[in-house]
Amino acid sequence: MSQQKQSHPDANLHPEATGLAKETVEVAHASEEPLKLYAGWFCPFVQRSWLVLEEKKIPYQYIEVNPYHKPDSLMRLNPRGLVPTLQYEGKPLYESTVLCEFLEDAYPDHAPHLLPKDPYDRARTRIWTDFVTSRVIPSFHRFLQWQPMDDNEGLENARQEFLGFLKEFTSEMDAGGPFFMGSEPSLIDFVIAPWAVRLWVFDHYKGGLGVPEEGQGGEDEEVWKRWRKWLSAIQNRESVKATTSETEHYLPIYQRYADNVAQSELAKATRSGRGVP
Ligand SMILES: N[C@@H](CCC(=O)N[C@@H](CS)C(=O)NCC(=O)O)C(=O)O
Repeated sequence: MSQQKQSHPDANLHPEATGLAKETVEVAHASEEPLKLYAGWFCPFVQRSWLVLEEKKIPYQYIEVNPYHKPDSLMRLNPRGLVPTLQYEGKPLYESTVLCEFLEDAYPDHAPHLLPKDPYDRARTRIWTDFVTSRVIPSFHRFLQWQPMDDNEGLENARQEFLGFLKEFTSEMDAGGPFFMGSEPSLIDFVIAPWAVRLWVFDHYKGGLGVPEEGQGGEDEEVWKRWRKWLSAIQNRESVKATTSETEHYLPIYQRYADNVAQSELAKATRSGRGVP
C-alpha cells in the first residue's frame, strides 16, 4: 500500500509554497490553531478557501500535504484524499465551495462579508459558482489537456469553448464593477480567481488564450473590456498575491497536464469526460 502511495506519478512536486505564499504560510500561519487548513500550495481548489481565510483574516494553521502521497493525516479527515480539507474544532470538512460558504457562516464577525445578504443575490452567487465548477473548470482542463497539439481544429474548438464560458460569466457581471457584484469583492470572485490567475498556462503551453487585445474584440469588445477590468482587480488583490507561489514551481505540474499525462483525479476525469472530482 505504502509502495503504491509513493509511486503516484504526479507526487514529485515542489514540496512547499514559495514567493509571497511562503511568507503567508511560514510567517503568519505556521503556529497551532484550532482551525487547520490541509493544503497543497499549488492547488487552485485550495486557493479558493485559502483566499476566503485571508480575506476575512480568520486565524488558521496552514498544513502542507502532498495529496498524491495521500498521507494518513489527510485520509483520516477526508476519505476522498483531496485538498483542501479543513479541520474545525477537531472535525473534518472538505469540498472547496462548501468550505468557502462554511467560513462565511462560521465566522460571522469577520468582515468582509462575501455572501450577499439579499436572498436573490445569494442564489445568484450559487448559480455562478456552480457555473464555474461545472463548466469553466472542466473546459479549462479540456483546453489545457488538449492533445495532439498538431490537431489545430480540435485545439481551436477547445479554446473557443473555454472563451465562450468566460464571456458568459463576464456578461453576468455588474456593469460598473470592478468585481462581479460591484465595487466590493464577493464569494463568486474568489471561486473563479484561482483559474483566472493561472490563464498564463494557455500562453505557455497551448499557443495563446485567445482573449482579444484592447480594441480588437469586434462585437465582443465590451465584454472583453469588462473581463480585463475584473481580471486586473483580481490580480491586484492582496489575498490573491499572498496565496500565489513562484511561477517556476507550477511549471512542471502544468506541463504534465498540457502533455495530457497527469494522473490526478481531475486529469483523469477530464480525459473520461467527467466533471470536477
Ligand atoms: N472537488 C474538490 C476538488 C479538489 C481537488 O481535486 N484537489 C486536488 C489538488 S488541486 C487533489 O487533492 N488531488 C489529489 C488527487 O487527484 O489524487 C474541491 O473542490 O475541493
